[in-house]
Amino acid sequence: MPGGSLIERYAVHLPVSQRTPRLTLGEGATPLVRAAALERETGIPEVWLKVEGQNPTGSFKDRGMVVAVAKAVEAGARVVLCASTGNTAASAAAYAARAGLACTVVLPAGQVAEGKLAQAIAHGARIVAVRGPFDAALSVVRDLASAGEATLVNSVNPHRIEGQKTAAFEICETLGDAPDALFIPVGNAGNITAYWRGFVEAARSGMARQRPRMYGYQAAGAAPLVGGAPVPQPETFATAIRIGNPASWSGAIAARDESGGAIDAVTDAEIRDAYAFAARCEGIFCEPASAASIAGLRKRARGGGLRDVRRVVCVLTGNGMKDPESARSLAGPIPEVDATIDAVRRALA
Ligand code: AN7
Repeated sequence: MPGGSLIERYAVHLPVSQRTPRLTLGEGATPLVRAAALERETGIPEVWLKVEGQNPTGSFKDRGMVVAVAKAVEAGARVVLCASTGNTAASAAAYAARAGLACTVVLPAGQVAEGKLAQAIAHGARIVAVRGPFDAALSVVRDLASAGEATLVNSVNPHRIEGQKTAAFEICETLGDAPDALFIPVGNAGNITAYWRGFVEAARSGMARQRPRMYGYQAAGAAPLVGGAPVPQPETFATAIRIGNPASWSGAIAARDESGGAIDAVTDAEIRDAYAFAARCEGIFCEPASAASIAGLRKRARGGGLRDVRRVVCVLTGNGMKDPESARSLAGPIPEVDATIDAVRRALA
């Protein structure tokens, strides 16, 4: 089995044929890491972190993007198009470059982390920023795509969801079964939809005996699925999930209800605290939005809602290095001193 290519590894579970190009940047097969500090804090016997920031462009988006772009090439497309809070843009730009396609990305102005923007620029995407939240950008690209201008590679493209469900397969393979519960950040809700599909298919095909309860977490200032109505002006420090009207709304609700789970909100303070905790106590640097899953686990464990649970997985969707400004805000100014042992000792004291 070729290890580096997600399409090869999971071909029988994906909408691909012999004619689909075997596009790859080495996506998938990400680490599942045991989280001892979270186990101590929550009292849950097994807590695992699925470190999706180890994908080629630093987020889970690569799993779906490799399938969406390969299918676009197969269909004869020349240009791919997406709206993005940043990670979809970085992934689309990289896979388009790899496949020899042009890429256009539409971003919410002023709300994309520096590293993600740098990636889209480096990979040669054409970039436009629009005034308004992600939802406004998505609405524009949907119109452009229906006007026939390009192939849309947001998660409304079904190939994205198909590719992303492979993360659930990997978790079942590594643990020998699905966990009792899965914790996952929710923005546009494509990923929770994809994981649930993956776990359902894993149970059906004998890869797993059980299906997990699905616990999705939105940021409190951008929690339409919790409030039950779109949020016109979403606000959160976790810019990746600053989304007010998720495209996969019904997929998220189905995942919640069919699995007996929940979708809840965590505050920016809770997200920030979980973000620092993962980096400082587990040694894993994820981006702020990703830490919503850990914040959710901590909140639910505190509330006593996980007493019957033995093994959980938190999905860490993106790499912390994408958002240096958020990391920088965790500490004050760095002292600058003369290059002498005394001056450095004094600065450390
Ligand atoms: C790190 O890149 O929507 O619920 O345009 O970047 O499937 O949307 C990113 C979303 C979680 C939420 N964690 O996933 C985009 C975009 C990170 C993310 C999510 C995103 P979905």
